[in-house]
Amino acid sequence: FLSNPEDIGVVAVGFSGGQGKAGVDAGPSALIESGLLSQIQNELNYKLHGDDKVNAYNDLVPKQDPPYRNMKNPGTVSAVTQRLSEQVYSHAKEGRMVLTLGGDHSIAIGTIAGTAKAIRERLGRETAVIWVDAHADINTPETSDSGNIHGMPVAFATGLAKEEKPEYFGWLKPENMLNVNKLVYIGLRDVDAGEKKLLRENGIKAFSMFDIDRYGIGRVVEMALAHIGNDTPIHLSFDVDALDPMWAPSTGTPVRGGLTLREGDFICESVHLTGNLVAVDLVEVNPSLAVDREAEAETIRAGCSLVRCALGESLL
Ligand code: 4U7
Ligand code: MN
Ligand code: MN
Ligand code: MN
Repeated sequence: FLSNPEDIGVVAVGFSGGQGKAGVDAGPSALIESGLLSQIQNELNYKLHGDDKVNAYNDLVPKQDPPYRNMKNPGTVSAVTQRLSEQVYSHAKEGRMVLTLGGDHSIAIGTIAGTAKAIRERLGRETAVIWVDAHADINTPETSDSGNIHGMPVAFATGLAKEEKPEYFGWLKPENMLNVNKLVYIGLRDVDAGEKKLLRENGIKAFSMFDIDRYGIGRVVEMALAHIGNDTPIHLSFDVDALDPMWAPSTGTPVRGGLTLREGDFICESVHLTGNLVAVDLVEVNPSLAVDREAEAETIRAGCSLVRCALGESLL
């Protein structure tokens, strides 16, 4: 194992500033209240570090935060992800697996920055990212139509989006960065034209829903893991909207034709089995968007299941 198999650092990020819909900041508390952390402790036998308090980061929100290069809430998202990167770094530096509960997907700017730096220092290795999502989240500020930063985290993490100003992600340094050839996507089905161009021009490996239908989830995961290479540290960033809305309706940007819950769990189980997992993000659970309590509960149950599978539930 590339992190201590029994130690886990948990960071709960109650943040919604990377997109426009209220409620995704309540994702972590919903996951925790449904028992996720006690399952991790009592059933999966991890020693938990950090606490179950949800970080709101209110002290970091600037009084005024006008758009910059077309980005909405740029100063807020930059400050929050910078702080988060330090939290994730300090866990990963100690050899703990890091679990981050979101929150919208902009927070992956911080989580990847934190793991990439810690793993470089601790193991002298580059971190690979498996990005499971309906979307590619690789818009630059200039290619984005929405201006929502949750559609841009991969561009910042890889340096495809560059910015000098420290208050607008200029705090990202080479040691925080992800190499584009260590990135692989699974589950894509709603990719913007500008994003397709970026994926093509940078030779980024992506398995869409078409590939999953063609090859089956087993071979897709095999090919994804082969692409990043043996004993490469893996950061799994899982957007719950990768799942079909049948399993995860309560999310901000649902797209039909997605993964079954079993396919999602299988990805997580397979990544766990490599022994190379160093960090997991579970993001975009928005309890308030469900049509009823059952749809809300279904989404939270799915999120918990994905996390437990990534932490090795199926091996017990
Ligand atoms: B998520 C979108 F235009 N591409 O940039 C954008 F379709 O983290 C959606 O994957 C982004 O949920 C979705 O706004 C971000 C849009
Ligand atoms: Mn998505
Ligand atoms: Mn996403
Ligand atoms: Mn979404």
